[in-house]
Amino acid sequence: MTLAYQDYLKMDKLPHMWCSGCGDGIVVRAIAEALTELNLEKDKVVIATGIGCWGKADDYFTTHAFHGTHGRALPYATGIKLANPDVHVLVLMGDGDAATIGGNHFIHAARRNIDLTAIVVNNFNYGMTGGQYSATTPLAARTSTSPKGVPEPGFDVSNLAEAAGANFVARTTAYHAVNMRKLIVQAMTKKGFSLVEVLSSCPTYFGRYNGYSPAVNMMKYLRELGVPKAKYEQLPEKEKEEHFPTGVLTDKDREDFLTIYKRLNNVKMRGGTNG
Ligand SMILES: Cc1ncc(C[n+]2csc(CCOP(=O)(O)OP(=O)(O)O)c2C)c(N)n1
Repeated sequence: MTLAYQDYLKMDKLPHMWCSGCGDGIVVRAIAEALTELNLEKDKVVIATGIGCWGKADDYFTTHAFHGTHGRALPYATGIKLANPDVHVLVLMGDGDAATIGGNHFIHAARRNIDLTAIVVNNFNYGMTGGQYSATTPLAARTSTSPKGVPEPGFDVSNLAEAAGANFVARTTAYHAVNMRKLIVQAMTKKGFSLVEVLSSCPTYFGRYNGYSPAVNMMKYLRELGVPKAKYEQLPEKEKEEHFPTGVLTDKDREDFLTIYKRLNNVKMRGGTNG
């Protein structure tokens, strides 16, 4: 029996805790719709999170969940997947969780190519703790800890995962909700480390400091910020710096960690998408 997207959600917990205009709720719905499309049983899905606004997302799902410490969602998720190869593990992280405090875990999970799907909601700042700048805050953007503009360029989360060895990397924005669901489905059906980076809105902090108020202006900013990859490649260099390519950015079939582990150790492991 196919479950409706609402079956994967704790509907009695709605409305959610996030600020109005925040992109997190849009991503929650896209994940629930993706689970419906993939027709997954609730107990075959584990959601692992760290700490942050987006790190609270596991509160809204009826699947299994593991809520850990800031920056450590991927190590927990790795353990969960290795112990239970037959479950789908979704790892929900903010840009702080994934690329700032958790940056080292992030690149190594991609290098290992462990069979997980990471969904990084990149709102360009530390939303939960008051809008401080993170490793993805764009150069010169204003935050509560960079009132005159951050003097460092931001990490490109997708590039980082791709360079480290991820099998599947895709990027979208909170404005492009339908596209987001499709990319999550693709990522979850891909063996190996897959990433969907969602450029998202934080009107309360990032938007307010950077001229995207009211909240709808932050959404309009995202609509312009993400440019489909083929079109992005035609842009002049200056415009490339001000936009992000979206869609599927990397899609390859490098062997995942468990497959290699089994071969090297000549072991049979129970279940799993690894055969
Ligand atoms: C070891 C540790 N350092 C710092 C914190 C404080 N802290 C909690 S959430 C957070 C930032 C969250 O930002 P991000 O991951 O980008 O998620 P968002 O809240 O923007 O969704 C920080 C610094 C913590 N909980 N633990």
